[in-house]
Amino acid sequence: MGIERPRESRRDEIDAIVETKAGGVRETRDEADKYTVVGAAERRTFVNWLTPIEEHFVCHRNDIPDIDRDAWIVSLTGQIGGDISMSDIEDEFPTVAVAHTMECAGNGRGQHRPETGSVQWGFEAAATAFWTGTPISSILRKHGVESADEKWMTAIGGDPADGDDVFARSIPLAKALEDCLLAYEMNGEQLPREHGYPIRLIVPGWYGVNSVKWVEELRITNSMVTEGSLERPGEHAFWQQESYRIHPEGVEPETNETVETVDTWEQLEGAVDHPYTFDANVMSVVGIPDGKAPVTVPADGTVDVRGVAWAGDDAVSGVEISTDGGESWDDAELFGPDYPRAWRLFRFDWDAEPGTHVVVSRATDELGRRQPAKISEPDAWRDALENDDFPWNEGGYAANAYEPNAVEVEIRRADGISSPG
Ligand SMILES: Nc1nc2c(c(=O)[nH]1)N[C@H]1C(S)=C(S)[C@@H](COP(=O)(O)O)O[C@H]1N2
Ligand SMILES: [Mo]
Repeated sequence: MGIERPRESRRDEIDAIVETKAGGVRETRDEADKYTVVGAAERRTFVNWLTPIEEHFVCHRNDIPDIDRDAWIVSLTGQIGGDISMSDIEDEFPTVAVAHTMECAGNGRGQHRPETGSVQWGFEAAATAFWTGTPISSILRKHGVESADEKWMTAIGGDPADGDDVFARSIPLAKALEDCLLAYEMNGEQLPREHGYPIRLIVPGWYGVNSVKWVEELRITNSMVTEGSLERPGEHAFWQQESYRIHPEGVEPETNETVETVDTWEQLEGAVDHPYTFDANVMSVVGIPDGKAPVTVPADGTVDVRGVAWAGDDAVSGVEISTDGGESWDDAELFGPDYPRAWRLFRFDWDAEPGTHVVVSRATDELGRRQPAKISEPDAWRDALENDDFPWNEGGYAANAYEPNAVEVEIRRADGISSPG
């Protein structure tokens, strides 16, 4: 299992990333000092549909590997075989560009009370980019994979393991064939090193952990990765079977070779004992007003409330806005680009009175699943869902409660008068 001392190179790596990203991101507190984590520096990131690379969060555990792009090989293993080079990937297959809203499964972990340790993300670990690359289906079909047949695809990162844990994540082969890609460009630019250069997996609509960076092996098998199932040294199952599982305090999730249900919310509702973090739960964030300064409105004008909402594999069906901390709600309007597995923009004309108000958004997906209000007490576990709560869980994963993301806004009239709020 992972070593318990802080990784010394981490500090320098974070500083270098913040510098490259010119202040668009800032460091997030990591209790254990193990992860390289930076998230959107400003709430205003959540006003734009396309997230500039500079504002896109970064999250990984190990050092960024040293890369010689021309020597980089992706090995195809398990029930297929072969090696593909970067020029094979870029030149021998069709090229696609896919919009994907990536959210770290730990986004919202910092809102768990009591705290759960590890990286204390608020809502800053979410972003939408265009990823350009080669469809997994094109590569696998050329290597004889005809159909998904309940199989799994495991992607393995070439990052040097912190301790012995190989960074290996498995997704159903059906998902891999449906819409996943090996990406070498982000927003039309060469993939930055911290985002997985020279090549990474993109799993559209699923939590970030599934989108393995610095991919060096794609493995097709009947089962997801379990301990000892890879043909390489080290511990194999930590990232799939132990970490990134949703479970109550003090529980060790059991290893599964396969699960029938991958939808994270359905797993939470009871389909899987200790859910895996696969597709992202319905979520939204207000981008403006950002609460940083009082908003001055003309006497008969309105305040522009805008933000983003997403729901993993599912479409967002609506967003509601409350300007009184969740007492009453109005419908916002969805607008702008509408790509599957990428967030939607929303806006609301707020007829605001002078004073201090708590503004919050809540989204509903096409299956009628709405963001819960808050994160439960630690012992509630699945009962939380019946109270419109999100279940507090030991790893702090997949939280999508809306109350913790509220923003306090002070409204002034154009004459500068702000009544006590
Ligand atoms: N090889 C490798 N891939 C990885 C990780 C990692 O530690 N190693 N971190 C994952 C996690 S937890 C997240 S949230 C996403 C973040 O991708 P980004 O840094 O490009 O935003 O990368 C994923 N891919
Ligand atoms: Mo993550």
